[in-house]
Amino acid sequence: MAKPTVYRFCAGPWNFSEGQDPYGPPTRSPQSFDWKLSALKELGFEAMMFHDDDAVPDIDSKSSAQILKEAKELRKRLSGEGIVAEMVAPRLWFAPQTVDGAYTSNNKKHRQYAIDRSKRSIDIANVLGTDILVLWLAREGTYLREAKSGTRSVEYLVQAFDAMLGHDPKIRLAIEPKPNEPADVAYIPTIGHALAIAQLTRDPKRVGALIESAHAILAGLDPADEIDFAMAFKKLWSLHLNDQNGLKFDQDKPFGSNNLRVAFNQVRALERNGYGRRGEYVCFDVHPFRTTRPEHWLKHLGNSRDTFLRLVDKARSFPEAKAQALINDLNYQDLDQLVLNHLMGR
Ligand code: GLO
Ligand code: MG
Repeated sequence: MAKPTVYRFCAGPWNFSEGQDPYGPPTRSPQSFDWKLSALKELGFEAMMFHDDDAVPDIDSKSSAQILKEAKELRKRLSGEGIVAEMVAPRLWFAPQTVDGAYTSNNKKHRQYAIDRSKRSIDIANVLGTDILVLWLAREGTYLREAKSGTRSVEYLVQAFDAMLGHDPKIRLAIEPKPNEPADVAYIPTIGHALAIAQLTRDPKRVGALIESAHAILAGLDPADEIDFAMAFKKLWSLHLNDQNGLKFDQDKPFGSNNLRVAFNQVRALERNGYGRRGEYVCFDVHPFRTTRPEHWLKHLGNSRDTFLRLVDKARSFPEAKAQALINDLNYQDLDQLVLNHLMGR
């Protein structure tokens, strides 16, 4: 039998957010990058995720040489702290050029901007020592369906992915699907869409996925099924665990906060597929509640990790033989109760 996985944890600088939402300003004073880095260490997390401009602030105003120089300085700082860069993601939803989408913008120059910026992100990933470029396709969709052609948008996405794959023979693209927000309707809403579009690229084996629990729930899916599906293709390269209370704005709640059973099934899916055995990290894309006081600033991350590890114990101690006997007997009524009793501690 394979040894149990020892999970390693990761978060991004944006996961130490200050409490702002579309209806109100921050509720905690902004902190420096160094504060966030030491917070991550204090938590005992081993890796950090980076947007390109988390790694190199004001990236659009800098030359390639300057970007590489700053990325190298960051790498030194990270290795001084013993923290690894898990991935880099081009932030393609802030710039004026991405107002109507990045790779799928109707404007040719803006599409080129998105591709060029993605190539710079790959260069940063190289310097930081990660081969994963995460693509959260925030605005690749429409606010109004008549505004774009869906087929042409697929072609644009493939062209952009091909340009990235051609830029670096080692880079792997991990698409992070989300069905909506900020777009009304996104072009790559689920893992199925991500893995299907991978097949149209010049190197399908280097195009995989990142699953975020909340995004799957927003698509009306069970995140555990999304995990199983991606892992059946050996294409789950990163993970954003969190929670979400139904079909509303993206909440990024602590893992397990809303539905412990759905969280348990995600952990079971990770365990049965050996997630983490090929160096993958467990990342929490969670935010503190807006009401959180500064002295409790790290709780949402620590709590998510604690819940995750307790659910790992629950997955490993699940009475599999009893469950199998009930499955064989089609006694799903008692199987249901077996799961509930196990989660409730008896
Ligand atoms: C938002 C996404 C976002 C991405 C991050 C990495 O809904 O989850 O947080 O994960 O920007 O690209
Ligand atoms: Mg995410």
